[in-house]
Amino acid sequence: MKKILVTGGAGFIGSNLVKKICISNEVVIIDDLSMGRKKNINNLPNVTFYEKSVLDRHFMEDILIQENFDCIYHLAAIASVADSIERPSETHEVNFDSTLFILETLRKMENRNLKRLIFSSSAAVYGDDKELPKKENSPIKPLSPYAIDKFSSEKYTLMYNDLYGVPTSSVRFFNVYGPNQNPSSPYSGVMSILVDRYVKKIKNESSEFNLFGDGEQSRDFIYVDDVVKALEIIAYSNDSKGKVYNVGTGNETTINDLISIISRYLNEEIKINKLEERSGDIKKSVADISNLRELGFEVDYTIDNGLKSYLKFLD
Ligand code: UD2
Repeated sequence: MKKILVTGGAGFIGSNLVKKICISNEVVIIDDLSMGRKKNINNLPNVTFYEKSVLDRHFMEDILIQENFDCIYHLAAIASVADSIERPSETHEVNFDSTLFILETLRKMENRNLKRLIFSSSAAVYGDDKELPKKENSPIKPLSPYAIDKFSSEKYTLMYNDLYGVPTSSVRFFNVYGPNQNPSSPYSGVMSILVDRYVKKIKNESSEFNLFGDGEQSRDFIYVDDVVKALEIIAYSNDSKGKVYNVGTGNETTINDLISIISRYLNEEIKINKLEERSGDIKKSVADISNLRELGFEVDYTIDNGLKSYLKFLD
């Protein structure tokens, strides 16, 4: 059994990761429940939960030194681009300062057990650059404080590997979907919002979906179980040390396609309100995942299978 820390472990990706790794590891979760939810992690075995902020330096330093983790997944973040534009300084503290503090604490630790720290970055770092698919060495054009913080954090994370021997990797998530993603925030992922509207329609509740633009914009949607698999492969591979990886599927799907797939699968239609394109929206996004594939990763979920699995979970 290994000791693993998951910051943001009650959140969407974190809780799905913990559910898998807690079967054979001892897991500590740190989450202030600002975005995560306690019910996401209820009744999981081998889990210790601390309702704490990653900005609580005394707490973070103590737990990192005392527990001397084998592996750390740093997923805690204010995962909203819009929020970062409204509150750049506060989001910077969570999305950047917390990373540097963890890295510094690890650097100074003697007899460190750590085999790998993984930092969760985002496809947001590529901005609206037109080169497709996005390779890890494609141009970086951050368009928000969120994207700058993610890029700086991922770079520092890798630099601590190269300069100080703290073993690290970074990942750039594309559009992740699946159970435990909260559809109620206006900044939630389009998949969780869409599925929520269909579920409402089935319950005869108000179910209109606001479509920004013509629906022909595309994204690389990856099911959260595939993300969890990618994280574990990266954490346990020697070749991934000191490197950054795209975490996507390599396939793009338009929002119009998503709507027809869900409609067909549920045999339901919802009302679509066509609105102006969202300002700053990217037209197309898809990952090149050859580097991840080289570590042995294969995508398990097509968009059809992933959606079926997600919808079954909601039954
Ligand atoms: C994702 C991330 C964002 C940032 C960005 C970087 C999420 C939720 N957002 O934004 O944090 O990392 O990638 O590129 O993962 N849409 C609608 N109706 C809705 C919601 C969305 O039409 O109610 C459209 C939206 O205008 C966009 C597409 O659906 O064209 C996808 O939107 P999104 O917010 O799920 O994801 P994205 O890629 O814009």
